[in-house]
Amino acid sequence: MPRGTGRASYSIAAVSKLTGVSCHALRAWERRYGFPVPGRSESGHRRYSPEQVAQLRQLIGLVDSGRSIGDLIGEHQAGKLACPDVEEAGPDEILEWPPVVAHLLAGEMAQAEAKLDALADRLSDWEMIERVIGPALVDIGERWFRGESQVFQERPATSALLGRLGRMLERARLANPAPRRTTLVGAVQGDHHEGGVLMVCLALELAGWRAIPMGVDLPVEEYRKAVEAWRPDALALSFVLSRNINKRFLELSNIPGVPVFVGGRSIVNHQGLARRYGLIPLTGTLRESTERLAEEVEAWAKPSASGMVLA
Ligand code: B12
Repeated sequence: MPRGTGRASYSIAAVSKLTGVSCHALRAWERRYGFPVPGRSESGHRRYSPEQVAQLRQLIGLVDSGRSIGDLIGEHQAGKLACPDVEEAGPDEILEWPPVVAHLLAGEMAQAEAKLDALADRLSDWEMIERVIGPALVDIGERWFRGESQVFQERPATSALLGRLGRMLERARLANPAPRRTTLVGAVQGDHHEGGVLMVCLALELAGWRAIPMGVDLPVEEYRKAVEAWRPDALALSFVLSRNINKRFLELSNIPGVPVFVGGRSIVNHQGLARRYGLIPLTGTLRESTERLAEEVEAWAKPSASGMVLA
């Protein structure tokens, strides 16, 4: 079994998550500029080093300040940019989330929890979501998908991380006794993925909203009834899968009186369709999506009292 260490190598999806650069752009830069050129796993998949991740983050920071990526890569290759020190410039997760995954996949649950506790002491809840739990869940899924781990490893590992998210959500809720607005969050019939739902709930609670987790695999008709009975300020649904997406969007478009937000990995390719049904697609980072959701709900200009019991 692959064991994570400080010299861990990262899959293209993990690098994309850590740097915000899409997998497509990473491959294009490699072809076009010769950077970053990853190593390869035995099965031929790209594997990036922590140094490459730190370098990419450095370059992205400079792009954000208005420079072109081509020029910056050129400068980096010419040795004109100071090399970031991985220990210093690299965030904690570069060195620390792979060991969490390795413990989980080895069935060493107590060690994994201890590692997560130590990280939680240093990192904010947002950092835990974005830099530790999110990438760890994705990495676990990918390893299983590539045949590098088995279902008996993936299942308890995922469940430990979802349990952790649930506990974080509980604490965030206690720390948010007077929420401004209320959102129902869930996944529709046929979609059993809970991770995105829990993360959206946590993000909303951290932003001072009340998020009511409706669970997963729930028929749209139940969401309609909940909206009618509780009059929330928003409905936010996670679409990991795109199965029957037309049908679900049509059903959702018939829920009156509430802005309906759709997010999750399947929405990236169905934003236009969502808009055609009057739904509001949310893509980008969780933080951006949460901010956008709040702005859109304010734009709906509903009176702040939602009529819901916010206990
Ligand atoms: C755990 C898991 C499962 C578990 C779920 C258990 C549970 N209780 O949740 C089980 C075993 C049930 C499962 C089953 C399946 N799964 Co699965 N699963 C995963 C896995 C490993 C992790 C999911 C997760 O928690 N990710 C972390 C979360 C946080 O990421 P996320 O869901 O993408 O959410 C992020 C954003 O999208 C966003 N977001 C999500 N929702 C929303 C909503 C709003 C409003 C907003 C603003 C943002 C937002 O927030 C999150 C943070 O950025 C992924 C692998 C992966 N790479 O993610 C595969 C994965 C999601 N599964 C996949 C598949 C194909 C399946 C199955 C069809 C497999 C099969 N053939 O049986 C079934 C379908 C079951 C069903 N009907 O739903 C695919 C999806 C392919 C796709 N659509 O691109 C993935 C990507 C694996 C893969 N590489 O193929 N799965």
